[in-house]
Amino acid sequence: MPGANLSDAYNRELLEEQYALWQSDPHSVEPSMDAFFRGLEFGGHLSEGIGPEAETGGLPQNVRLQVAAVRLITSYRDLGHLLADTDPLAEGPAEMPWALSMERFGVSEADLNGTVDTSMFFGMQGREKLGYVMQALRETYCRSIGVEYMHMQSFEQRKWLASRMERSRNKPDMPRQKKFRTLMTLHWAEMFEQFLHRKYVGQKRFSLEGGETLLPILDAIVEGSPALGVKEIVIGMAHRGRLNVLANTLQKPLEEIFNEFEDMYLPESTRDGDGDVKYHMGFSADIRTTDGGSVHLSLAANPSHLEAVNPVVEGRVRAKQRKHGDTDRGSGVPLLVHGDAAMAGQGIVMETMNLANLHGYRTGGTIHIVVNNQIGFTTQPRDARSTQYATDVAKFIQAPVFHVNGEDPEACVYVAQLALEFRQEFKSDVVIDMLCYRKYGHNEGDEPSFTQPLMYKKILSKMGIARTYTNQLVERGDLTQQEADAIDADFQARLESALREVKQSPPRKKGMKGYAGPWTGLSNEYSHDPVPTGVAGAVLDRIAEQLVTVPDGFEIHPKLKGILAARRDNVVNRKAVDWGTAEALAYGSLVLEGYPVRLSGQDSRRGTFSHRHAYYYDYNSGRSYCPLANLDPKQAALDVFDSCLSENAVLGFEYGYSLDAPDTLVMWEAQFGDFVNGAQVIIDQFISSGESKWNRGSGIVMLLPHGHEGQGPEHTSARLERFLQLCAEDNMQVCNFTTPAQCFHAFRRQVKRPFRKPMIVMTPKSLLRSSLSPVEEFISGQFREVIDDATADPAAVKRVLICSGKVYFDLLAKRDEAKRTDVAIVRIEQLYPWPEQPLKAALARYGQAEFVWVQEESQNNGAWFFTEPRLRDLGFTAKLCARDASSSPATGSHYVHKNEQEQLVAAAMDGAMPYLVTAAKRK
Ligand SMILES: Cc1ncc(C[n+]2csc(CCOP(=O)(O)OP(=O)(O)O)c2C)c(N)n1
Ligand SMILES: [Mg+2]
Repeated sequence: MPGANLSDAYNRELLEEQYALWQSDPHSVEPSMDAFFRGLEFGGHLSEGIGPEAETGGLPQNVRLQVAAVRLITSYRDLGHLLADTDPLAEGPAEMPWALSMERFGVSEADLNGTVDTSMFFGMQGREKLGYVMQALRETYCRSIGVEYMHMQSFEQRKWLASRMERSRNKPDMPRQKKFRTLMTLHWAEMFEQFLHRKYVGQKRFSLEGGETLLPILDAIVEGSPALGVKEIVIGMAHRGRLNVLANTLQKPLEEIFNEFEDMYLPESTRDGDGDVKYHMGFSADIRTTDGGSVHLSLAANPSHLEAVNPVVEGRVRAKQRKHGDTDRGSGVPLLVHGDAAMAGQGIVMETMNLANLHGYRTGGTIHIVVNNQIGFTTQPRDARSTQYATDVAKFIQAPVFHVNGEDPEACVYVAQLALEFRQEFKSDVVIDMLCYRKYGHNEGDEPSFTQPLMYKKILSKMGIARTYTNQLVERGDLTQQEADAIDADFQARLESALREVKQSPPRKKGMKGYAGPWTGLSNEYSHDPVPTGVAGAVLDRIAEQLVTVPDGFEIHPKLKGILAARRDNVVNRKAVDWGTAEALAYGSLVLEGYPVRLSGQDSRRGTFSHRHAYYYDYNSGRSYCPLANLDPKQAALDVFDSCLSENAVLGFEYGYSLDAPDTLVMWEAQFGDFVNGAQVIIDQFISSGESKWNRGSGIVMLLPHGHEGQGPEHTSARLERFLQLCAEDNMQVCNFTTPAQCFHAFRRQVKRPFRKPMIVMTPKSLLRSSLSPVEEFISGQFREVIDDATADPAAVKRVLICSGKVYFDLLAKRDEAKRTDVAIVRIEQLYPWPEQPLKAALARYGQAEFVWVQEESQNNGAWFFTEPRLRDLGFTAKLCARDASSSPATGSHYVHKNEQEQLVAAAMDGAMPYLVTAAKRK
């Protein structure tokens, strides 16, 4: 564009302003601008597909070339990746897409010597030949790095990237020292795999070979970290290459790794847990960098379930950021390593990415690395995804994506540095898609050519990245063969000596070390001993007053005002309070005592059932206010977040948070308990078994609204039976409280004991309002695992109804109505760990009475399967009173529900067992 500085013109605002002027009156802008816009409009038509047949005649030659240059630059920025040489298995250079062909831009070979203004391309100035511009574009966008960034809406971010990539043509000069380091890392990566291959023949290790360049990428990120303020990186990664990353990136002692291959695990006590396979174990270490800095690296333990660890890593980083007061999120970085098939296939990838910009969940950007070996087990990309790239999901959060050839280690290292810089600059996600191959089958015992004969013929002919790069460096004169050999000799000696050590000395204990750092002083030993959790009346009053105190000028919704006033009055006048008040008293007292509280879930601020009101919203302005976050300047943090509509990622996130914040009461709430199965992997693979597998405790609390209230099959059951089935070895607590005071004490006890165990709570719905507890119970009480019947006379009791949760109130009402004195009702408030002592003591009071387990859940659901053998073991054989077995948790008809519920309690009173046939089925 003659006469104008196109670096400025790159500034969209200016260009748009001029364009708007020109559209209203072509004479209102400079003549050169007029020509430019005329050209652009013409070009715009071309890009909309009118195509090469559109004549360029009518435009002056200089304008025609300038238009072509502008469009070429834009198009290469956008689509250059289609031509890039990123695939080490490619048959030849990529075919020129029409979208980048010269004819599309209305130019031919003959035009390449014509000159154009180049200031739109970073790093160029003045006029250059069109051919030179095209060469620069090819170098920048079509060598070993193909970049997608034009989908990003942030002009600033696009400009930042273009500026860095175009100035360096995406290939900066690398100092020799860095080349040497890259080479050394590659050699170590390869030798480590080959050593294991020889010494532990046939053992699964999920070799990284073919994708060794992951290690220089990780190394570049770690090396670049101190200068950019990064102190800590939490890594989530799956099986492939994990041992290599442990050995070489996290510098886990080789002896420990070999020891795991020897596999002579002997748990020293039942508290040691069952352990996990070696390629799932976590580890952490402080790594020194060459500039004298230090970075703390943690590799999160994870299950086989691919990508499930992603939200857990995010939650861990968030907790660390909170602990370190890292409000700009610059010092702690999450790094996720993906497989190409898993990245495209697993929904949790998208769910976790969706957390990236949410106030309660953001972590300042995740660095994603895909080890894209172009295969998933035996499945090829064409069957693994509907998208062009394995990474396409990342575009919805506006992340730039670098596709890079794993056989060009220098390009990979460069991209790693750029990605880290981008993350630190913009605190947002960035993706490196490292294209490579998998040398062996899915694991070392697999024959890959059964299914991919051609691919594997090609792979067999590969020399290996370490050797290829060595040869390149030797050829370029950057390195001598002797220097390369010395790397190998040195590392080989280390490997041999570590193996000798393991073979000679007795095997050390396997398993992850736990209960260190913030967990110091805590244990995994459960105890039924009660802890004092009552709170002085004056403190309760203070919290109650806070519920009705708002900043000047803040107007609470008139209806809510009345509710809050009643809450306050009930507390200060020592009357009875509801569940919402009990929660407020629990949270308020904990934060005053220095225990942070974090609760998240769908609509948790208000509460699905409008019972919580953790935040108030000004009736006139909509401004929000959290009273309990403003109790005292010295209080601990209280955070309640409305989550996005995900169970899997959000529960995973909160679980991760709980791993790094044992002092915090971390809670996740389901909208209805029924939706919890959307997070089943997090429950099965982390919450219930993480302690046994990885020696990692968690105090997470899950609040799951549960109970038959006639709201249909998907608003009834949190699947209590499934949680109970997961219970063993004191791994978690499963509770079903009937009173607000029980909730208050249980929440408080969760952070006040010397151990942490997840707590699964079946929370109420209608009982949120109808079940009340006297304030006295908050002052002097404590949590009761079992609540015996205080009103029944044991001598008169002929039948003892044992139950848990809401059905208690239905039974109570029926007994009162029928004025029955021969029936006692005993509540189990904590089903697991099984409250053997208090339950036995309670039931023993009733001598020869008949015992009946009553549950409103169907016979094939609920706690019956769990309680029956345990009651028998205590010496009490119980009959069952429940709904008939059913494949769906509840009827869809409110009418049928009511009939069923009436029959249920009637049967419990008069002993019409063994279990109930529903009203509908009887007819
Ligand atoms: C959720 C889940 N489904 C299935 C599997 C079984 N599985 C293990 S590895 C694998 C293929 C993974 O392919 P990719 O993500 O490309 O990683 P690669 O092994 O190629 O590194 C599959 C299907 C699993 N581990 N997790
Ligand atoms: Mg793969």
